[in-house]
Amino acid sequence: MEKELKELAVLLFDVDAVKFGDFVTKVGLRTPVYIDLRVIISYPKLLNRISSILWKLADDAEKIDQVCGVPYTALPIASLISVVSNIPMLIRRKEAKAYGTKKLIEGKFKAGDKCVIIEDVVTSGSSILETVKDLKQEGLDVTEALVIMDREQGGKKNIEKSGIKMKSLYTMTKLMEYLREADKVSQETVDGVLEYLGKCLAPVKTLDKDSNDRLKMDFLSRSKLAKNKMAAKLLQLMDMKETTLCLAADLTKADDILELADLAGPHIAVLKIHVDIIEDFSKDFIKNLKNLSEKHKFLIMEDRKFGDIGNTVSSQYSKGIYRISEWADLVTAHPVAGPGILDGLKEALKNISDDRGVFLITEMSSKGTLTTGNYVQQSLAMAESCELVVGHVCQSKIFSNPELIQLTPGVKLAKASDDLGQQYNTPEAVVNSGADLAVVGRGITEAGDKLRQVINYKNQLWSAYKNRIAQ
Ligand code: S5P
Repeated sequence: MEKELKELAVLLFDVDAVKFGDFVTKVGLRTPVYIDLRVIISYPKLLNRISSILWKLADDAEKIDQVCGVPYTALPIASLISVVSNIPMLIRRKEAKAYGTKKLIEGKFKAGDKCVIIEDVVTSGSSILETVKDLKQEGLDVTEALVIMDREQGGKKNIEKSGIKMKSLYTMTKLMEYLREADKVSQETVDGVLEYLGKCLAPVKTLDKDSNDRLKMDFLSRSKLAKNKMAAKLLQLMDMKETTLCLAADLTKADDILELADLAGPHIAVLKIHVDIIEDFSKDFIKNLKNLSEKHKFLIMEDRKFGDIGNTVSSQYSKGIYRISEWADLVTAHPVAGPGILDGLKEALKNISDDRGVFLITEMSSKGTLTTGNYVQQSLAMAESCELVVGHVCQSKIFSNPELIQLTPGVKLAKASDDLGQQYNTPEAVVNSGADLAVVGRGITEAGDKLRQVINYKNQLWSAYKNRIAQ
């Protein structure tokens, strides 16, 4: 490998990909050496050799699902690696498109795919870190970056601090050594470059895992980031009451719901109902429920699972006998109809001054659910472009945006299922799978001593959350 690297160093010099003189970098720093790998697209054989030797640096190449080139210089290199090794490629846009799907990442992938980053030159490492952030946001597993040139100005350290392993074909010191050996540069040039590197470290940047990854952050810090006021309120409330329990009061008599709400109220963050299963619904029920929510400081969620076109949804939310928009702090909606559904919900809130939030049903808990693959990705993208969305109803850590909340149903003390497709996981398992709020229904409503179970779930969920953020 070293022989090949020496030869390639000379070729790069010969095609002017490495230049010496007095240059000003894009961040305004003066530098005696400038690396411009854009030129290699004009030399296909060189491009091919560089790409193939770069790929040799990859750990466990057969386990890699995706390669992602950092625009623009590394894109042809990543393309070549992708084609030759038959591994799909992703492109991270510098900015999301203003039209269409608003995707930041182009290419097909699924959450959990192992992705390697390809980059030409690393100075501070910020381009790689920004790319990693967006890829992780989409649920990709990024652990390694392959780089042609490490300028040795602090980038490697910055990248590794964020948990990404960085491997490079050349460090600036090695490159200078090879070029000197081939008599392409004078010792004076080498000394000048090395002296410059010693003095000129790029500003320290990190991915700042703790302030970007919701799973490691506490609710209070996240509440300060949340743009949606209802999301901020919910995060604060969970922090203050030390509970992440969302009680699914799936009962059919109004008084039974009210009685349960009064009993569980002090220990829950959200009371979730299905208003359309209540046999004796009345305006008084809503009034009483609102009073209890104020008394015990919990939020009310109507699990309506809206799923129609915007116009219909708008009426379903604000009209009919339930007038949901007038009293439900939170509602759920399927993203199936596309962004119009959120526009419809927003439309219905025109005359409502209270804060409101929507959870998108991004992944369901039931056996054989169709909420998989691209559907999930599109739902994640929809949430990012609408401030009404406070989070996702989902089963796994498919997003890391700390402003959004993961609501996970299908929770019982013992892993089990019911006869109608519901699948359960334990409180600890769902929190470790990313749940911020956990929905418990029959685990509580069918218990003999309901209050005891409420407290039991609350405590187990809270300690799992505390453990998660402590890691
Ligand atoms: O995927 C889902 C989404 C939801 S909102 N799976 C679910 O079970 N739910 C709701 O969570 C469901 O409608 C019910 O109200 C609650 C789970 O109740 P349990 O009795 O099975 O705990």
